[in-house]
Order: sequence, then C-alpha cells, then structure tokens
Amino acid sequence: MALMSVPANKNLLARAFATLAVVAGLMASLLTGVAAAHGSTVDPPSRNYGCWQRWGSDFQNPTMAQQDPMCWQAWQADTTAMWNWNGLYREGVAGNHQGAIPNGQLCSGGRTGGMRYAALDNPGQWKAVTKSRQFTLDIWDQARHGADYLRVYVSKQGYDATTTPLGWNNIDLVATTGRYAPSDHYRVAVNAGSRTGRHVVYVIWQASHSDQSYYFCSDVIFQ
Ligand SMILES: [Cu+2]
Repeated sequence: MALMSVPANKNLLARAFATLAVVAGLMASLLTGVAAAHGSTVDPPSRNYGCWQRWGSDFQNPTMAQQDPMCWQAWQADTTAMWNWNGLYREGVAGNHQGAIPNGQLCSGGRTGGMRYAALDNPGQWKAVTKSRQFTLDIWDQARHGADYLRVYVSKQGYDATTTPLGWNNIDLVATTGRYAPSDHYRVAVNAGSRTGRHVVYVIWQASHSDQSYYFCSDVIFQ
C-alpha cells in the first residue's frame, strides 16, 4: 500500500475508507434483504403483501387511513411487517401448528417475532379480492425453499373478518398437498364449496429446507 506511506494523504484516505465502509454497509444490508427473502401468498394477496404492494412506495400518504384503513393501522403499527411481508414464519413448530398459534392470532403466526405482525390479526375492512369459489392459489417462494406441504383453509360461512380475529374454530381445511420441489411459485387448486361473500383464506406453507412454517391470511370475496 504505497499510498498509505504518504502522510499528507492519510486524512483523505481515512475519509475515503470511512465512506467506502458506509457504502459497503449499505450494500451488505441490501444484499441481506434479498438473501433473507422467503415468501408469501401473492394470489389472493396476503394481508401484508397486499398492503406492501398497494402502499409500499407511498406508505406515509394519510389518505390510506380512509382508502385502506386496515393497511393504515398495520403500517402505523410496524412498518417492518410490511417490508418483511415475506418473513411471516415460525421455526421448530414440528407440525403442531395449532399448539404454536393461539386462537385470534392466526394471521400473525401466533405473534411471531413479538408484536411485529400483530396488527394483521386485527379484524376490520381489509381490502379483499373477488374470487370465484374455485380458484388457484399462488405462493411466491423467493428463496426457493420448496414445500413439504401446503394446507389451505377457508373461513366458515358466517364468520365475520370485520369483527372477529381469526381462530382455528373459524376455518375449515379445504386443500392439502404433497411436496413441491424448490421453485418460484407453488400453486394449489382450492374449492371453497358453497361459500359466498367475504372470507379469509388461511395458508400454512411448510418449507423444506428446515422446520420453517409460514402462515398467511388473505381476504377474499366469493362471487
Ligand atoms: Cu425462508
């Protein structure tokens, strides 16, 4: 390092290295953001994926409070739950999902990560997408973890997502799958029977790379 031996340049070099360190740190955190990516139900969109999709570039816009009040309260509660829409998982559940997640906390995966995702449990006017009663659900696996299985539940007719936090007693298992090899998307055919109106679709994605279980609530209106 010939440059280091020139005393006059020491200060300048120190500044340059400090700047480089900051830039490297920023790049590392950006890369970590990508490396830590996991996934979510993207169709119908999970609560936080939908909020991120609709408002991620404009999340401080106060009109959200009227236009999309449940996203507003979720963004206000914890922005990291939106940026980390792909990180709603628990580890080491060993298949005992009902034991790990209390009633009323299904949409936050039993408040995984503390209170981070807790606002997703709140009942209210979540934006819902219109679906026919037979539809194809799509999970986006950014990390290509694979799936041991997917379980898809739909809320019972009469359950009201605008007034009641989701419990195990509010949902019926409507689809369960075998393994999926690692890929970007896992799709599963769902038949919601004779349900009509507003419902919650609840998904458990058991990833294959480790005992990592994901939990997603998506709001739908069946035609
Ligand atoms: Cu992951």
